[in-house]
Parts: sequence; C-alpha cells; structure tokens
Amino acid sequence: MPIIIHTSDVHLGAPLGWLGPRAAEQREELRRTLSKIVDLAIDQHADALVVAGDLFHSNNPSAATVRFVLREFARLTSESSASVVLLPGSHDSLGIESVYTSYRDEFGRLERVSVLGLEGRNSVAVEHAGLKIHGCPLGSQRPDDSAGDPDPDPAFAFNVVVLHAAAEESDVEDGQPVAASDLPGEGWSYYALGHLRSWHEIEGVGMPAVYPGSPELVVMDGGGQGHVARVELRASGTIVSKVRVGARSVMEARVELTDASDSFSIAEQVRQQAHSNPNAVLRLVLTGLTSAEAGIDDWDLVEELAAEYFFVCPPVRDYHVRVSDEDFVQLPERMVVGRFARHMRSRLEEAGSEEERQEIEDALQLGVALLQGKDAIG
Ligand SMILES: [Mn+2]
Repeated sequence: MPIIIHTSDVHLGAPLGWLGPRAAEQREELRRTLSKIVDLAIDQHADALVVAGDLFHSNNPSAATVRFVLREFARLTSESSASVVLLPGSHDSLGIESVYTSYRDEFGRLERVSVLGLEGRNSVAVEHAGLKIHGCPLGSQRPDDSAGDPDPDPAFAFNVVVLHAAAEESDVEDGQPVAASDLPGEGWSYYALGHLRSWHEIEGVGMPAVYPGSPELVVMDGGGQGHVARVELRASGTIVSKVRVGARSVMEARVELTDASDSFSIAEQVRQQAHSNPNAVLRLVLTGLTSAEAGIDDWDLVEELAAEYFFVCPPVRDYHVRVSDEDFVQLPERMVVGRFARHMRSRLEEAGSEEERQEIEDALQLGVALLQGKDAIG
C-alpha cells in the first residue's frame, strides 16, 4: 500500500526575528526538521514526500539554503525509492522570480524530484505504487484561470491532489481552512493541503483532507505546529496519522498582577503554570490591576525567566493601572508626581478607546516611576 509523507510551510530561510537572540538557532532547527522529515520518509519506506507549498519562506533564500534542500532530496531519492513532489506556495510562488525557476536546472538534475506547475507539469506518476499526485496551483500560479480543477486519472488506483490555499474570506492573518465545497470533486484518495501553520483536518469531504501545518515553529500562535502527516493509501480507505517532528513547543502563562509585588514573585507564578523547558517558547499574558507605583518591569521579568525556556516573548500587557484615591494619598498634589498622576487620571476618564486607555495607563505608570526616581526604562 502506498505511503506518503506530507508536509508544508517549512519556511526555510525565514528570518525569525521575533525570536531575538535565538533566531539563528531556530533557523538551523528548521533545516534540521527537513532532515528529520527525510529520515522519516526513508524509515517508513515512503513512496512519496509531498510538500504542499512554502518549503521556502521567500523566493530569495540563500544559496546555502537551496543547496541544503537539494542535498537532502538527493539523499532521500538515493536511499529510498520515494519521489519528491513540490508544490510552490504563497511565499515561494511560481513566476519569473521564483526560487524554482532560478534553480530550475539544479532541481531538474535530481531524479524523481518534481515541481508542480513548472514546465506545464501538473501531475506526477509514481508507477510502482499505482499512485498519481496532481497539483492544483492557485491564483497567479495558474497559467490559465479557466483551467479548472484537475481530474483524477482512472488508470491509477490512487489519486492525490495537492493544494496550497486558505479560505478566501478570512480575517485571520494565517487564514482559515478552505471549505469542503471548495475542494475538487470526487475520485480522490487524499487531499494534501498547505498554507496554514497548524494541523487542521477538513470534515465532510468523504476522504481525508489535511493541513499538516508547519513541521517546526515559525510564527507565534496557538502552538498547533510541529507535525507531518503520514498517509497510508489502502483500497479500503485512507489512514492518516499525525507524526511529531518539531523540537519546539509553545507554552502560555497568564499571571494576575493584582497582588504581585515584584517581578520575582510574578516569575514564581509563571513557573507554576509553565514548568521550565529548554525547548519551549513562553508566551506571557499579564492581567489584573496594578498600582501606579508598582512599576512592573517587563524586561526584568523576561530576564528572570530567560534561562529556563528556549525563548520568553515580551509579555502581552493585558493589565490595567489602578488609580484609586488610596494610591493618590501617596502622590501629594503639591509635588510634580502628584499633579502628573491627577492629570493622567482625568485623561483616563476621557479616553475614547481601549487602545487610548492602555496608552495613558502605560504613560501614567512609567511617568510616576520616573518622577519618583526609579530606573523605569531598565
Ligand atoms: Mn502560504
């Protein structure tokens, strides 16, 4: 029975600047992940490795990154009978500037490695497995928009279609899964989808339709990344298993600041929610109310925790600054700090939006700290 390893959205060469000092290490991890996927395809005696778009983060990856990919695919095809089927995505889309066009000869020299959409190729036959893999390039990748959806080839026992797409109407940056009704019709054994960063299965298609998501962490979101799909095509039906290949995970801690006195005690609360883990990216959400005088220093908190996780993201500030009369007793009106605080409080009362309110609260807290001579900026 044919076996496919299906991945997408590897985003090799992504700058990953949001990871600050760990970015280079994570870029290396993305490469290591591709090697792990190749290892998996070899171990599983896969008939095909399908990449459903965005193997590269852009159409200008470094030459070293492209050479690495070519080397890994050469290793796969020499150590196994697998074919490699690549669909250009939205980041590495087809066109004159495409990485697949720039390195056309290099990809062309590799046996059993095909780029769908290049040179008019819209399907790849894996004869010994009775398998045909069809590409469905979208939008500008499609040479002729009226070309329509591909049709399964009845000469093959198994037909698989590869798509890189999200739902057209979506207010989420990453996109929503396509609707079952937007997928090409009947006769398919499997829909190999790409474009979403997290694992998604589409219901109601009749056959499995799966977004494996990025095999390793590239953006900060729900943490549904880190998997590939192992797809076994049987006459009785298609069986999909979710295989973990990613090294990093995402952890979230929500800390209530109301009774917290300093970053040390906040860090203690964080540790209770998210046990230290050198492979985890920690997302911190600070909630509750803090006094104008508390001067919670995000940076102190991040430093306090940094050594215990792969990376600690700058905290999401979901807290509010309390300006009760009790607090104002501490800030006498005859002093600049008192007048500043009162001025900011009246502005708070007039704030027109939540965003404006947040800004004034930040200014109030920072200003009070500065006027009291604290090293507020760190
Ligand atoms: Mn994409």
